[in-house]
Amino acid sequence: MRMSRYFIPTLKEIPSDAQIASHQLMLRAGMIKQAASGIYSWMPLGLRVLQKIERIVHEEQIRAGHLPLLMPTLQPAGLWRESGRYDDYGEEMLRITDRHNRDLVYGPTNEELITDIFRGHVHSYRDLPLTLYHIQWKFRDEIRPRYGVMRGREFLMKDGYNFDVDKPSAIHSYNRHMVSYLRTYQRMGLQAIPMRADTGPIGGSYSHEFLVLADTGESEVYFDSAILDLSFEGRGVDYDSREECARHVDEWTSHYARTDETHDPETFEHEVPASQRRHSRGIEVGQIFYFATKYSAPMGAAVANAKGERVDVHMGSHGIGVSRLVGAIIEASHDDRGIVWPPSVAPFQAGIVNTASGNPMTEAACDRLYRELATSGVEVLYDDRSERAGAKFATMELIGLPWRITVGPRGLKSGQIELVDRKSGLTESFAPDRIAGELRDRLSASGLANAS
Ligand code: P5A
Repeated sequence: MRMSRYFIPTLKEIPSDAQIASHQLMLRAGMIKQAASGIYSWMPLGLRVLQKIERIVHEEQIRAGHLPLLMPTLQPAGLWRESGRYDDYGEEMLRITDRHNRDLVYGPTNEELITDIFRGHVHSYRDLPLTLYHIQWKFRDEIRPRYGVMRGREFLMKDGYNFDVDKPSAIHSYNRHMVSYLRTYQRMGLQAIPMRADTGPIGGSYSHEFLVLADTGESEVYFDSAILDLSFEGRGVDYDSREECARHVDEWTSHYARTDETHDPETFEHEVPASQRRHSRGIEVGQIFYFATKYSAPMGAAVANAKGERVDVHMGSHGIGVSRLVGAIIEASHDDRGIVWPPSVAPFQAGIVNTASGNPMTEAACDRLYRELATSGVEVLYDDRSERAGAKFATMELIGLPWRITVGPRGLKSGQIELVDRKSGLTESFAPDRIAGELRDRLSASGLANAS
């Protein structure tokens, strides 16, 4: 992409209500624009990141055996009356009346709608287990939308729903979700800690939230630092194996980790050695629930079991804050010059900066490099604008692409082009005919790019 043809509506003046780094950086980098309180348009650069996150979520869900579908944003209110949540959900739910005087809601979550799909079509235990999910916009009329996309009113969520014949099968679904979520966050460069949680308006008896540590997080968290040593790096998972999934979950939940809602100071002190006790803040990037027959019983979602008896299905629901993750990743990865994208979610892998616009030699070198990278499948943003070099560097640092290639007249004369690592600042110089290959080697080392 050539910057001269791209649309990055950067902001110089940051609105005073943007209090945290991720909100300020997303506005400054032209990733989002507020349409109304807690409601945002996603500009091209922001959308690229959002879509990268969506893709990772899809890949990990499909790997776990979960099936994508797409439900609408608007739902008939009648389903919510059946479950009993129409009144319970309160003022956070946006209620709409259509021209025929029919009541609709803009979905804050989809337990009712998915249960309605299920009960219409599935009647036997032979069709189970079944887990369906989608990535769709939600609306919650939050009393205090804030921190940009972190606590929006309209926000993108991945929400999945499992249907199982009995509790042990539903717990396996719960465990599969926990493992797939931990892998998902890890692929985005985040360490998310599962913490025992309250269930709130979703309900049920068993729930974990996934928290990313950040000073600006809205939740207070208490945990054993030993959990920070756990990782799925380089480990495969057999999602069909109940034992294996349960083992992973035991490993991740055996250390004390709670939010202030479930924190118990006595247990914390008793279970965790003083040197490993941590108290900090975190951002909730997901939550999983097992709620047994809370929706299936009132809504009549039952199947025949192996003995031919009709049993209400056991369900759970599982959510990832897809749009919130964009903010959470920035909170976890930025410096005083701008965003530092983990390569897996970066909007482009590399930026090319011509330090001397109008110079035929540097322009020709940049054009050649841009074409070579773009045709070999590297996502590259070429700053071909006639700006000063300093302004171009500042933009590249602000938008945080993992690699910057700097082409200047002095370097070219001595046969050198610079490759700069955004994260470490390390700068290396290579001959013009080697630079594309060197970049591709680094991208394939981080598991990315079409390195051929
Ligand atoms: C699980 C999926 C649910 O709604 N029903 C379907 C269950 N869970 S939840 O915890 O309420 O939400 C799931 C995740 O969505 C993100 N989230 C938000 N993101 C941005 N702005 C908001 N206002 C907002 N509310 C929830 C969180 O990451 C949450 O974990």
